[in-house]
Amino acid sequence: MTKKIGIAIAQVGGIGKDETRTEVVERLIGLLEQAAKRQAALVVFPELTLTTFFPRYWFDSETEAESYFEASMPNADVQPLFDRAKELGIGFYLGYAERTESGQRFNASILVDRSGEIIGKYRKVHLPGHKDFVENQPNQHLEKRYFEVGDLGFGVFDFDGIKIGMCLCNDRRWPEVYRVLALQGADLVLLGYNTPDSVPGWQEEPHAKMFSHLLSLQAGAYQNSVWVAAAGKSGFEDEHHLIGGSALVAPSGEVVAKAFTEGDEIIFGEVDIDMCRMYQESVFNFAAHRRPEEYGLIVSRTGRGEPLPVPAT
Ligand code: ING
Repeated sequence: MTKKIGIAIAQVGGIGKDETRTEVVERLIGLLEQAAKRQAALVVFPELTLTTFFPRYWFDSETEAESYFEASMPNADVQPLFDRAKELGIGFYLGYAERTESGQRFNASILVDRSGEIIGKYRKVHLPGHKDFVENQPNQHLEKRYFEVGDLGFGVFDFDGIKIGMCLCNDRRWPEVYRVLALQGADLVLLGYNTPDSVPGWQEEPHAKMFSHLLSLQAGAYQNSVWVAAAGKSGFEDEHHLIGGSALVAPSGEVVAKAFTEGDEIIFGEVDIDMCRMYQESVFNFAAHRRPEEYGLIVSRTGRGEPLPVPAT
């Protein structure tokens, strides 16, 4: 029996530094309503969807940094989103800055089912950027300063009988992420992202930034026979630009839906999970074709090193 699910990807245009969570949540509910009109079962929101992309700023005061984090999830600010989603019977993926009771800080995402329950959580593992202030830059990229490395691994969760994995932004550039999720049976990977034009140390031309973003999604989808749904926080946040390009990618690696604008925009796709099976049972039949005994370096070595000795023939 074909398993299909309507996926809405909610690209969110820039969120200003002074925009309140109430104002942001109203925008997210507007996108949720649009998704409901398309009979979506699930909406994907971006990474750090409740505030501006604050890792671009250096804060001298801890208090100001703290103001960007959620001390609980849900909370009074986001409850209206949870309530409306439940009324509409729509699940969602939401990225946000998490502060735990013990004071740990993570770049996190949750998966909420159609009855409004949180059924999955993820904390970002690949933190890009830097920890200390970098001089002479139009903006910082201080994820290594504001967040700890995620400690929940890469989880796969059951949503309406579909195995869904989550990741966040820079994670999408690392092939290991999709592979670990696919090895757990994921058929659909959801991710949110904020990709600034300027990241200290990363200078690419605009077209190349969009190319590497889409390439990462398409490679991850094709090489692991999964659908990938990516929602960007896009456009201008104050004077800082983030790329758009929210997209839905099929297990064939083809982009089947892509955002046209850099603003609030819903893109929609009818995801046919059975499409994964053809690839999973042929070219990427992991059990039949993978040779983990030859892949040891992928886990044992972190950075680039010397060639391994090749057995004499
Ligand atoms: N943003 C960027 C991303 O991976 C980045 C950071 C881009 C780092 C390009 C290096 C090169 O899309 C987040 N939030 O990870």
